[in-house]
Amino acid sequence: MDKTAGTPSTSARAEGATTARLDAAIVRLPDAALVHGLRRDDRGWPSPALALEQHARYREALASCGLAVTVLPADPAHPDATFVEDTAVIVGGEVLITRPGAPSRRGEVDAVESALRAAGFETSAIEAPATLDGGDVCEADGRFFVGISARTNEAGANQLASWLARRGIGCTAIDIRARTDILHLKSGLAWLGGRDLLAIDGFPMADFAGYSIVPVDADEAYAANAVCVNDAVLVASGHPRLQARLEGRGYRTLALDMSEFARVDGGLSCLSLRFRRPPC
Ligand code: CIR
Repeated sequence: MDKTAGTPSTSARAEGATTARLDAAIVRLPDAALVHGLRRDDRGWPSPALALEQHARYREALASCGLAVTVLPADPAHPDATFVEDTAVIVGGEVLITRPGAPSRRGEVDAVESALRAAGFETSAIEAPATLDGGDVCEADGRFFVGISARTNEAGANQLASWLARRGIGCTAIDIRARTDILHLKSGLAWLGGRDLLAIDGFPMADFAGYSIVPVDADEAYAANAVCVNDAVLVASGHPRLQARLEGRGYRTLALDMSEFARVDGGLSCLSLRFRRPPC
């Protein structure tokens, strides 16, 4: 893994910033077992009915951005299975199946791998004892950041970095183990396309040299887990300053109520795997 140095800048959306157009996504319906989902704090139990409703709006938002959405059935055996992003990392036409850090989540990967293979992807997998959660993997304009966290261990970050290196792609590790405010790297960091990153405070900014940072206020930190989908940015509703900041910088935003997923530490990005389908 490489390290970079320098001072990131803060600016409006880069003119002409381009990002490969996404055309598909995989999601998984939340099961009533979501009430048994892993969570770090007690913020009340999620309502399965409301979660289903919010998931439907989420799927509509993805579809409105031009994605064909594959919906996997709910999995009562895995309360956190709706958070599909944690199970795979997709780069071009290839997929690295993860080995989630939480043992209760390891069985989630099989259904997602089958769906990705059906979509035409080649897959390989993280090997024990390494662990990697997709929520710790942030692609950003041809390179990656990986969080070393309570879920992703150093071996997992190293396996990801080696897998990317074999494809000529750089990867920078960011150690978030001392942070108590975020579960995954992408709980506090999102790529907005081009060289723009959305970030909460407290990251080693030298790692983001060459990127423009859109800051997220501490009291709106949950919304840092935004998702750029083609010409729109999906953002959790109830965070008006961040939404206005993004709009002011030229982003079209779609606000979505995430209240029930937030109760079990879930955010917008974790609810889907977004990709460009490989050619047949
Ligand atoms: C968990 O703790 O694993 C789930 N309750 C939430 C996972 C959220 N995933 C993500 O941010 N990528």
